[in-house]
Amino acid sequence: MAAVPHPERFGNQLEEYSAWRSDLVAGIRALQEWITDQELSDAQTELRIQRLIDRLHDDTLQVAFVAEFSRGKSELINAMFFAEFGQRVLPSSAGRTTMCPTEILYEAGAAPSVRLLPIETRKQSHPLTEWKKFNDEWVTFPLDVGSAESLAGALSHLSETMRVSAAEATELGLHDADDPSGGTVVPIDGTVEIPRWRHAIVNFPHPVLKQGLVILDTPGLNAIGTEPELTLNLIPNAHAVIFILAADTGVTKTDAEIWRNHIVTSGPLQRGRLVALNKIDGMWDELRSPAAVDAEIQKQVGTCANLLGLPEKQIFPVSAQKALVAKVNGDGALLARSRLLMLEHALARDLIPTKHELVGNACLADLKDVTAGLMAILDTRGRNIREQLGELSTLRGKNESVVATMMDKVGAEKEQFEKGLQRFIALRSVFSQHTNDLLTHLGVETLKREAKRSQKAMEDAHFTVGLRAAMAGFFANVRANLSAAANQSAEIHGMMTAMYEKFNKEHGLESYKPVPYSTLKYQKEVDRLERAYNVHFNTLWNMASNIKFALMRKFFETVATRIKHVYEVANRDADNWVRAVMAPMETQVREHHLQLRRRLESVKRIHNATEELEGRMHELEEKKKATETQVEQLNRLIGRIEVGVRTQQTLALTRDAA
Ligand SMILES: Nc1nc2c(ncn2[C@@H]2O[C@H](COP(=O)(O)OP(=O)(O)O)[C@@H](O)[C@H]2O)c(=O)[nH]1
Ligand SMILES: [Mg+2]
Repeated sequence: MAAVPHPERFGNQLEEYSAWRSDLVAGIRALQEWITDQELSDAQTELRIQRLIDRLHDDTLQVAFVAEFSRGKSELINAMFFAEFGQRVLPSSAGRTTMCPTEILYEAGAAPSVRLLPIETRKQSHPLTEWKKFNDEWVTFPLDVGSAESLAGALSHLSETMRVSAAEATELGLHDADDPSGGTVVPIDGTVEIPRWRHAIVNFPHPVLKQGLVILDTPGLNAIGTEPELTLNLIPNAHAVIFILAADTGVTKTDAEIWRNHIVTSGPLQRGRLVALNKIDGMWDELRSPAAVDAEIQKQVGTCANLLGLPEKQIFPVSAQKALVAKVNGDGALLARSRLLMLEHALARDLIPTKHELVGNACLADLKDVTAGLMAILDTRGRNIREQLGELSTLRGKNESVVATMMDKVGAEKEQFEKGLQRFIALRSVFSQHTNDLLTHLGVETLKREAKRSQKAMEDAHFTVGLRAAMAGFFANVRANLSAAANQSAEIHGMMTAMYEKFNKEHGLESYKPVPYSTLKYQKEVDRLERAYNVHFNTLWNMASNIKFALMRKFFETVATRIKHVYEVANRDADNWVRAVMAPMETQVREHHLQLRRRLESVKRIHNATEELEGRMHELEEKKKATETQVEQLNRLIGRIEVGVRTQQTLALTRDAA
């Protein structure tokens, strides 16, 4: 490996990704402007395009560092991302330092700060996501990024603890009197040491964070197990999780527990899940040859791989500490020896192509859907013009009676279409009935009722069977709602498809196949939550009874909040979907009606004065050209976006293969 100081491969690739995303936004913006310029826009299209842009702006890459305490998580974060500060940014020392889960991110527009949520908030039932909405519940310390001491000072709050009575610690769900060995802390004089803060958010104006990287530093097993938000949401939903072992401790019982319960909760290791074997510098030995040392490290890797059930190549031996020193001092040889770049590279390789694919494909799918409606309008318009031109050219040199017949024909066509409109209006009212039903199935009110009922059932149950039944009932209800929504949307889809076909056949409107609404991704998220809940249910059930009910309640609340979020997203998506399904039909009907009126008018005018004919034909020729140009421009704008997405995906894939 080349001995280059600060190569920051991960940073470079992230920068590339972020540039790609800006490009994508620029392409969509150009399309947006063009649509407005051409007066093709309607409120629905505008809203959807704006949402697409907003979503790209908010796109983040979440990387979680998960391990038992003292494995070197904080040091690894320092070495990977913050070496240019020339010192440790996150506190890292022997013993427990990071006491609370810490998100490090960049919030544009807000001053750099450390925000801390007091641990006492655990006494209330609200899950962490709810607390995040209330700024004034957090204690905020400003961050002076320019000064190393001030930075270290503000971040040292992350390590704060306090002593409370054992009873209070139990109430907070942090101490299990019947099982002192399992607790984070051992009581001395009846008091227990607990973390002062429940969660921290560090807003830090750092280049990689500005590009959308969010780093999650976690404390050890105890804190992970007692904060449901970590277990059920932050860790499983992170785009990458780095699990850290230390060479001096090997795979301990608690390491294995974290691995099993928090990293590989379902099936084999997913993409974006990496294992680092840290502190290999402890095995460096000047008295032995480098080859002998390497063999020793490889042996250790082999043991870990075996215990975790992984291929050896998925474990990255590193020395976070030496890597940090090497980057700070610009020591290329030491950096190579620390092997950090291999981990950084693997992270980029795992994370970035997947992100490209996910974001790019989702974006293209949405865009296609929005522009298909526009295309249909332009097509209808173009065809109407061509028809009119054809009609008018047959009138050339014809006498008045031919023109009169033509007028009758167009008049009859308009009348027939207006009858069709009655049907359309009737359809609209059935449609809105179905739509209401659909949105009710996915309504948060429905869910709240279910959650209350299940909560009550859980409180009344004192045996595993009862608790399990209450929980299973809750998930079954949620699933039933989702499947009712799926059926309802299938009905709407069928109805609209039939209507589009009918209008196509009877009035020559452009045929348009609405995309179906799928509840699959919500079903999957609900399944995932149920699986996660079941895994933790067993762990919690084995705890002593005075703490387990409190923790189970917390877990349930977090599950219910997550599912509420799923409902909210599903509801919003459904709402967008019904609008998107109806909008092209409405626009086409309006457009077609307008064209029929115009046709009738122009034939009338020609009937009154034959010299109108050439002028009208000329006008139509111009319109025809304009519409053709619009189709061409729209295709070019979409093409540009598409090429941008695909090129980068190919690049990412080739890099992946290399
Ligand atoms: N020898 C050695 N010690 C390390 C390395 N990384 C971290 N440490 C030490 O391990 C201790 C715990 O590190 P820290 O980053 O606080 O661990 P965390 O609790 O997992 O965040 C500290 O004393 C670090 O200096 C390493 O690569 N080599
Ligand atoms: Mg730490």
